[in-house]
Amino acid sequence: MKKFRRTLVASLLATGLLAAPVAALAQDIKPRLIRFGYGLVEASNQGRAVKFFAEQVEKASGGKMKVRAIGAAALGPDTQMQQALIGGAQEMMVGSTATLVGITKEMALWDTPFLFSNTREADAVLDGPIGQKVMDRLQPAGLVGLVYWENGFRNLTNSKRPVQKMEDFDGIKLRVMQNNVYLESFRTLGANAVPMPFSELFGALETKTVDGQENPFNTILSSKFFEVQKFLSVTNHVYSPWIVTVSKKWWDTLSKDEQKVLMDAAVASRDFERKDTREEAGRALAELRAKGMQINELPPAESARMRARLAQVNAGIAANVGQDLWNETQAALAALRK
Ligand code: KDG
Repeated sequence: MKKFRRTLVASLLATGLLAAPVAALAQDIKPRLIRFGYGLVEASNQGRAVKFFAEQVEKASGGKMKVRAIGAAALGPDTQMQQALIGGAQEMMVGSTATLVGITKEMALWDTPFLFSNTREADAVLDGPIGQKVMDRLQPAGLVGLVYWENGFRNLTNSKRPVQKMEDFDGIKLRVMQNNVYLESFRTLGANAVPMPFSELFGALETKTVDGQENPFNTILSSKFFEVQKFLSVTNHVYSPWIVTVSKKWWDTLSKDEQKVLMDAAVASRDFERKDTREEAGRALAELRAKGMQINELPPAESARMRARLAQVNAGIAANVGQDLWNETQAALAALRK
């Protein structure tokens, strides 16, 4: 059928009965399909931002590029999607920078406990030269980083007790992301840290395979952790970025115009996602309390003890990501705090 259609178009062109531009329209213009995987549910800050990105791409490309948003880890956990992008079996994803450290060790910089004190610092460093430098380190591994989105400041939930002081971590079986800094950090605080993909977390909390986890308020809400977690302790122990990545194998087949469509949509989606996430986070604590969670804030003195204890992991991070990158980051933060 396609061959017949092409022959017909060619003969109509030859007779001048069909002008070239119209013929171009008559040709099969199959939209370029982009599979964009993510791990949270559709009704989450992550899902809303992927939907926004998809709308931006379709609009800017005049329908020539279509993004299929595939959520709830239907394409597998972050690490599996990362490999699918590297192999060219999937085009795009968004996930945690923390799960990328096995591919690009410099991503561990963003795991540093208490690195950012607020979102102003996070945006400035992530969207500036340091964030770009770390993102560029993905390319030799077969990934192209487009932008950072906001997962947010991470807080602790568990089913055993309120964590009011560092000693309360003792004996808590705590799920952490598959990342050595998180593992070492929570072991240093006295918890029994268990690395686990996000996609397995709700079930593990429900069956008490683990007692607790740590994530931003948004995720605690959208993943309904309040159904299986009684206690929420506000620690804000680390700012967690997400990163939108593209398969380099696929990216390199795109025209410059197509790459620009994706980059422009990614920047617009970053600004949308951060605004949406911050608005939701502002409401989330009240909503979680209304859902029955018992919420406590760590007293400043206890937060300071936690920060001092976690400083032990910083030397290892600096050695891992490179002392120059570490020093550059600390200098950038000092300048922002002047
Ligand atoms: O796909 C899930 C990831 O987006 C991950 O970042 C969620 O923060 C997360 C976690 O705790 O695994």
